[in-house]
Amino acid sequence: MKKILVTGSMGQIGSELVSHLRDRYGSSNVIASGRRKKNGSIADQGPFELLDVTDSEKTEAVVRNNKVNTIYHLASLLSATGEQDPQALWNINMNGLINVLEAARAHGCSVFFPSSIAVFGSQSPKDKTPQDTITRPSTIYGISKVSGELLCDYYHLKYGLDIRGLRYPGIISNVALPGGGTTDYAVLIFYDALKDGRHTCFLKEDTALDFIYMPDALEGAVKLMEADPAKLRHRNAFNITAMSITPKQLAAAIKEHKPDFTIDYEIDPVRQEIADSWPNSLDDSEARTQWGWDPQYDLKKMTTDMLEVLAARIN
Ligand code: AKB
Repeated sequence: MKKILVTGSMGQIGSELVSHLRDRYGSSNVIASGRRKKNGSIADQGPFELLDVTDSEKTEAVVRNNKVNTIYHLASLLSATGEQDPQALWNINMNGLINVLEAARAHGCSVFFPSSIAVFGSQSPKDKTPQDTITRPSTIYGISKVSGELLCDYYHLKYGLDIRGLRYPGIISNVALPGGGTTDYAVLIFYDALKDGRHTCFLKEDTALDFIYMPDALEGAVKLMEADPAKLRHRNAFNITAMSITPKQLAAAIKEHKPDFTIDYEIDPVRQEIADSWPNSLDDSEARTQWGWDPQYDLKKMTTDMLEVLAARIN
């Protein structure tokens, strides 16, 4: 039987992954955790532990006391926040990861580690960026994700731990807001479209980046964790994507539903520089062939769903 711990569960992915896992494996088998507890969240709907992953003893104790055998390790700072405080990012992303890997080693847990398109940098091929290519990022977030990928591979090779992971592109979702990322505009634009009919974007109109919709992000993580290991040549750090889009294209897709919607641009130089260093589009063929990555949402389908779900919630 699976006993799952989700770290960083109050964040954008965690808020939805916990419910997804509880539906699949049973509520009592999925322990949500985070540095803070948000009232009225998934923390109130099943087991929850207050956990700061930079605390190695507490991390090990939570795994031991709950007889955890699988960890989805989501606790992380994102790209834009990282540039404001690189040392804090390193502490949370790297010390947090090694504490989780050590707890996994002590108790024989499988681990899911979300990496990011941020592992790529200006020397990586820009279009259809391959699975195996140059990864020399220029952000501290990207550096922590490349180091994390290597560390996960090392724990697999050295200690035989079953560690798997995805390189997430921007994730568009409608439950918890993302915080401190470069791709956040693609979520905020929907809230603004419904509330004000207009959005001021912090990236240039022609900045192409990869995105996926949250249901595909969740299904991808679970599908990879359940995949037959004999078929995985990489295990860790799989490129995945569903759409490569620009702010202008996203605004046009929203306009099809809301003709009066307008967008203007006030460029944030820090986030623009980060976005410019990332790929325009990824090649995700290895994920498709090795474990069946098969996203269900493209730009049109995701936009229709986002507007419907958010409109119902906001009203
Ligand atoms: C960010 O923008 O920092 C994240 C990511 C792409 O990893 N959403």
